[in-house]
Amino acid sequence: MSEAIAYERVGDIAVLKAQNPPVNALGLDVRKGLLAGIERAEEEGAKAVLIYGEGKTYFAGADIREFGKPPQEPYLPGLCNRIEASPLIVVSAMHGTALGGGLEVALSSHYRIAVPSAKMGLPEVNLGILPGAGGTQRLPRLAGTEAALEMITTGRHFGAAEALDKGIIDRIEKGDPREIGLAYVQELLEKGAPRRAVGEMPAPEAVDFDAVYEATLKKGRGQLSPATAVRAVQAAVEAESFETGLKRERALFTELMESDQRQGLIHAFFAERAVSKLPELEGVAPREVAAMGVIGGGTMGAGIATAALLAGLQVVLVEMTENAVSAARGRIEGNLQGALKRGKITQAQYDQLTGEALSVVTDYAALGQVELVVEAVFEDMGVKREVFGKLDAHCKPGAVLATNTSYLDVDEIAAATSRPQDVIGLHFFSPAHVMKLLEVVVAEKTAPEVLATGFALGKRLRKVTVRSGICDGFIGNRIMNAYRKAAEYVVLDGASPYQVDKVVTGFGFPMGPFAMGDLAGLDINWAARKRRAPTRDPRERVPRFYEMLCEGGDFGQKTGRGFYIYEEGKRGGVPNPEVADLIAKDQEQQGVAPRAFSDAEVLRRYMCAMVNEAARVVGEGIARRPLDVDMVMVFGYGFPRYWGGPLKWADLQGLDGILADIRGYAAEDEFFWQPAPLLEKLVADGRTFDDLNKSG
Ligand code: T1G
Repeated sequence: MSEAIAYERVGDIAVLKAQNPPVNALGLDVRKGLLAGIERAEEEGAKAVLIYGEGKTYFAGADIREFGKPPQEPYLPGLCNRIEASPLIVVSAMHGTALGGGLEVALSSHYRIAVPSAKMGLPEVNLGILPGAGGTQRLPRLAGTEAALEMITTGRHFGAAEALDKGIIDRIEKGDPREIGLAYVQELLEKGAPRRAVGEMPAPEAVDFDAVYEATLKKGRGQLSPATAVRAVQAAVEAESFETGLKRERALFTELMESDQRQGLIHAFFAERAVSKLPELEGVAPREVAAMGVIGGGTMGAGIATAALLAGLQVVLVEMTENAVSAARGRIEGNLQGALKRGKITQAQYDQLTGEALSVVTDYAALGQVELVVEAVFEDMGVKREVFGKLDAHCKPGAVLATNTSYLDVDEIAAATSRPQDVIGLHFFSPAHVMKLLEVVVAEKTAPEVLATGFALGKRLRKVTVRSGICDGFIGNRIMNAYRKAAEYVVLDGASPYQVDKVVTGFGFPMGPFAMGDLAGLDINWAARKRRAPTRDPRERVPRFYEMLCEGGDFGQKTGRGFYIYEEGKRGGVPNPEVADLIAKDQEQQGVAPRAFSDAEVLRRYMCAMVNEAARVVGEGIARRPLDVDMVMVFGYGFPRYWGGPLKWADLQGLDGILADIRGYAAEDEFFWQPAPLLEKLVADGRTFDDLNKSG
């Protein structure tokens, strides 16, 4: 018998217990054990089989680590069919998370019971594949086509109550999965309940599959798996038999399994978990944080305060004037109203969070009891240093003092205090209660437990938390500056900003760089340019059309005009016709003869600039590994998750081709297109960024 499945007889019932921590993934040993268990139960003359999981969950799915390796028998689809075909009554008792292949095993069982807290789902599309062990054929037979399509194309988790309501499970019972499972099987045997195979149920009802397919494709911004899953569900309705439907599912599954997008999404799955595993944090305990201070109640500060409140922290926000206090409170209340409307919190929670959990004041003395403060004031070194001096005076010893700066030197900020070991950068992304990324910036003197506290806070706020070293812009903004420059250069050389934005959204980003500039406020970037101008290398090409637009008072969405014109009440903007004139003027002044760019070239330059700067950021040790960069770009900058991040994308494209293109572009601008030494080295060694991830 396999060690991953324990076999036990309780009277007429054969009990199969999965014991494959941490999540009872359906790896080879588990599959072998299930098959052997079913066969043995039949041979021994048992009347029924109970399947459940030991530890924190029923099966959480196929073993993702086996993807991309040669599959080994017994395969999951065949195993599910074998379970369903058993003449014995097979019952699954679920707790924890019954996901993917796990739920498919349950759907192949004849009856399903779950504890009230159990979560289920077919999340395969989020890994770039589709349910491949009968899930697309069996779920619609139980839940109906429409509900199954929604569940499979979103991959969302749903609770036991919803599963019961939709006919996916038969019963909910409080208790231990083994106990409730055994009692249920006993009851079924006593009343002579029949074997009940989902695969033998009638095909579900038809819907307009072409329309659903198109809508799903559009929603996925180029992601193939959800739309492909629609076709698999269609087969459940249209195939002449259950078996032909399964074959169609298998063919579509295999197609996706071989896709680059599957590789990108699996990379993202593991990278998302790997970012917070730092060797330097091993054995280091974070400091306890129950109350948090926030300095500044603008959009960013209010967002940070909202995130902290939603995570159950006490928040003290400090603003400068009474007017600013009420504006900050208004912003936080507005954010929480949104959470209330979306059903994330109840009215009672809203009252508590905006009442006793939150104080907004003008006096730094109120920060005496907080364990951590995040400063989110105006991006100016003088202002920041003044704030940190005050924090040093008012915060208790051992409090973590964090800055939310996007660009400024955290060492210099730390030097404004008498306790630089307690100072760290916590770079949130706006809106901070929504965006999933947190960059934790380690300064020269930051103590290890302060870093650990930053990561613990990130986890508590449910952020993807990535370590960054100090440089201008840290990981994300530094890379963004590079690809934004590449975008401006192609525009100076003849492409239009609208072509660039279209190409970039066509790649899968939610927005292009010029629409993004409008959204963020062009003045912010303008200020950063002015700040950098004195130290700029004379060899750097400097497009001026951006500044010309700002000089005319057009700052983007906030003024109603930027690269686009925004009409009141309308989402999105239309191209601003004056922009073309500004660009033409810039070209004339700089003696540039504009030329046409193909969409492919625009994209290639944009991506090459991104990859090159990302390689530099890794090479300089600002990011620890390529995967850290990948997660920053996916969670903070809208890089399509299905490509895994810019460096995974680069691996998939081939690093030699990217380097060759960069060298080609260097012929016209040697300064900007200097190849990153790490990229050159990887190509010379015939290695990939992912090889670096694996070597730590
Ligand atoms: N395979 C291998 N390892 C897995 C795994 C899996 N399916 N799920 C989790 N792990 C590892 C994870 O990497 C981590 O490892 C540890 O378990 C704890 O996870 C045919 C083909 C179950 C909700 O997509 O959503 O079935 O980092 O930190 O927050 O149709 O993990 O500790 O070394 O995330 O409590 C479908 C994926 C597969 C579920 C638990 N199943 N997992 O969350 O812990 S495709 C999924 C999750 C499939 C069939 C197809 C979550 C979780 P380490 P964790 P958690």
